[in-house]
Amino acid sequence: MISLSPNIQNTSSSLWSEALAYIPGGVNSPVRAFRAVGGNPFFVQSAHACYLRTCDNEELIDYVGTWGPAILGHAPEAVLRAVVQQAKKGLSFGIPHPLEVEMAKKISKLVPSIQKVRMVNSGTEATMSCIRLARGATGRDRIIKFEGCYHGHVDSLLVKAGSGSLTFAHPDSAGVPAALAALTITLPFNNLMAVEEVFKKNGSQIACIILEPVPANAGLYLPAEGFLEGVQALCQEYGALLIFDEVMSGFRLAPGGYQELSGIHPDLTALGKVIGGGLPVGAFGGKAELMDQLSPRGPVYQAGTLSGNPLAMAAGLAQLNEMEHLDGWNQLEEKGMLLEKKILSAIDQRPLTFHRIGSMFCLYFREGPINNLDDAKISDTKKFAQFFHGCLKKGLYLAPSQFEAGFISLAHTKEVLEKTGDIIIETLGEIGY
Ligand code: HOZ
Repeated sequence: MISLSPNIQNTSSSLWSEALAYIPGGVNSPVRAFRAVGGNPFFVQSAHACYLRTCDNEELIDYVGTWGPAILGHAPEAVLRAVVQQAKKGLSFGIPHPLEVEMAKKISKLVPSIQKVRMVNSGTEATMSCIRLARGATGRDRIIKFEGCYHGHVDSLLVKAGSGSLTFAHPDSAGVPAALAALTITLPFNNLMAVEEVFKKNGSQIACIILEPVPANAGLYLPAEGFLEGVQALCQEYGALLIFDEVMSGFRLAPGGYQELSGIHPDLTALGKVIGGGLPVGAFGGKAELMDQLSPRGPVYQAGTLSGNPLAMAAGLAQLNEMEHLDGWNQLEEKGMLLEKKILSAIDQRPLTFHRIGSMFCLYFREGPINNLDDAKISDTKKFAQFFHGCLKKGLYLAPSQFEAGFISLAHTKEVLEKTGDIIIETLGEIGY
């Protein structure tokens, strides 16, 4: 039996010393290291509903939600039941099984642009596979991405990237061959003229544009009116494919992601997070004709031993079914509105900007407007760090970087959201706002 009760050997600080000795930087993903806010990360022994329990036996209200997947809250009954039931039948088959078909049908029913979908194990795999498919299908090598958008740690996409690579000032990673990075053109988000210029000069060489329709890896900002429509029209004019990275927005902003809300249907979509229900999952899909260019039908190779893993399929399906059953997306919108109202009334006239769409949000420490990476970068990250620690001391856990979004789940009750607003207001007061 594993004991969950904390003891002196298993406090966050003792675990951190050991982690530093055996894991690079002490973490398995850089943003967890608290480098952007100072101090050391806490360790978690369990998570339930909207709470984390640390190894120091403290309870925290969690707005990271394992970086998005915990849309129902942590360890929801329906998902646990499905995972346990499936585990008893086998953990991995490496050969087709019924849940893969059920998941593929579900995704193509919910996401407007997807007729066929392939499962992978992470968002990184999903975007990497989209890029390869786009290059294979068009016979072109160059791609366009936007500054501050983060699409996982894919070589071609770690160029002026957001999230941890932005937080730690490595938007262009060491180890990415210069010749490969040279094929990636980066442009400012929300600047349609810049996209047009690139197409005019290099239109016949561009395989695709990849973007987060709602960029959420440099904080959170929204597409300007007409921007995504304009990008799509240019792609169509020049024969390039449009890829939406809906790893975070997919199944969160609406059952069919931001493409359902906006009515803009990309050629390919990268997905992840919510369809894994907390287990490691990604997926990518699009029109049947395009997806059929993948091996074994087509010449574009893509594979994965654990892809479509039965436990992950069971968890994701249970999570999506529960969201549908509970009318989860409308509930999330109401919760988001409640938090927004409270925060907006408190930050009025102060040099702060609050952005929210559905259950995703970000508080920037600068006045608006914020429409792209350059705008986001001017945020006062020192103030953010003070704010982060002030909230944490009061039991509120926000993402440990200005350049990440917050996630509300169905488990965040009205009372918890009110309390969150109070803590935020009190902390802002303490740090001089
Ligand atoms: N912003 C990242 C996900 N889109 C955070 C997760 C990570 O890098 O570990």
